[in-house]
Amino acid sequence: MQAKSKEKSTRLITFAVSHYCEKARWALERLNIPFIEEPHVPGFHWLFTLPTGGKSVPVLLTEAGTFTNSTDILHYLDTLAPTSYRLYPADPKLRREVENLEHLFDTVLGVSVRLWLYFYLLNSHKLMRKLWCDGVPPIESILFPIVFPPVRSFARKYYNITPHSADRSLNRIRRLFEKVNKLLESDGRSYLVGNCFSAADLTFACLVAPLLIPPEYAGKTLDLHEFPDEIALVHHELRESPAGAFVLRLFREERRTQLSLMEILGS
Ligand SMILES: N[C@@H](CCC(=O)N[C@@H](CS)C(=O)NCC(=O)O)C(=O)O
Repeated sequence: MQAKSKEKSTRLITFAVSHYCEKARWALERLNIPFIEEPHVPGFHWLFTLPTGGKSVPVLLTEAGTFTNSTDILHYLDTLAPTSYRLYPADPKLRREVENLEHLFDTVLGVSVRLWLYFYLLNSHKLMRKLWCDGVPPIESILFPIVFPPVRSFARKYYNITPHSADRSLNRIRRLFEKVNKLLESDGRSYLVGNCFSAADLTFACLVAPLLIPPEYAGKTLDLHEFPDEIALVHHELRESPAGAFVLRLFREERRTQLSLMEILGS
């Protein structure tokens, strides 16, 4: 977990495992903004998010204000970024394309990946402990064995996790991969929109990362051998597609790219 520079007041409330939180983490680290990450076990997070006016994670608390979803966080961070680090293009048409893709990935891809993975993983107390308790306050970790059974039942209802919705989610993931394969192969482009890395690329990469497990992913994940076979099979299938290779490349080339001190001073 990233916990940087205690004296800075920027705080990011997260689930260690959440791919939406990786969107915020990546955008913050890209701009070299020091922040303290505060991961919680699902359920306990409401003690921290509800008082901010939000509900889900990530929530970003800064001196400039509080941002209660990943897209608002990216929009806010873009106002601090020098031109070459902006995630939203200045050109209105390109910006609309980026925002449409980000919305599609947020509302379909992220939701489907979470639902499909939880369909298998929620069965295992041991794996969920690894995924949910990383870096959380000790009291949440101590209470985990007691709260896990009711939180698991609640999560299945809250996210509507059933065999039918799991099948539908995997189909949706595959269809979105086909869409991205086509986009990438239509003209051999390096990024989803225009010639630069944008919020569309970052969002696509983050929201499939729990399934593809790029080594640079900073959210909590498992080793491939720990996953049930159903997940390992889809992991290989998606990694071998052009869209999967694209995600691995984005993590390799862009996840550690950071604004340098020279660029901060020059902006
Ligand atoms: N649209 C939100 C979605 C975030 C989201 O779904 N977060 C999940 C974790 S992956 C969550 O906090 N679930 C518990 C809740 O809704 O309170 C965003 O982009 O930030």
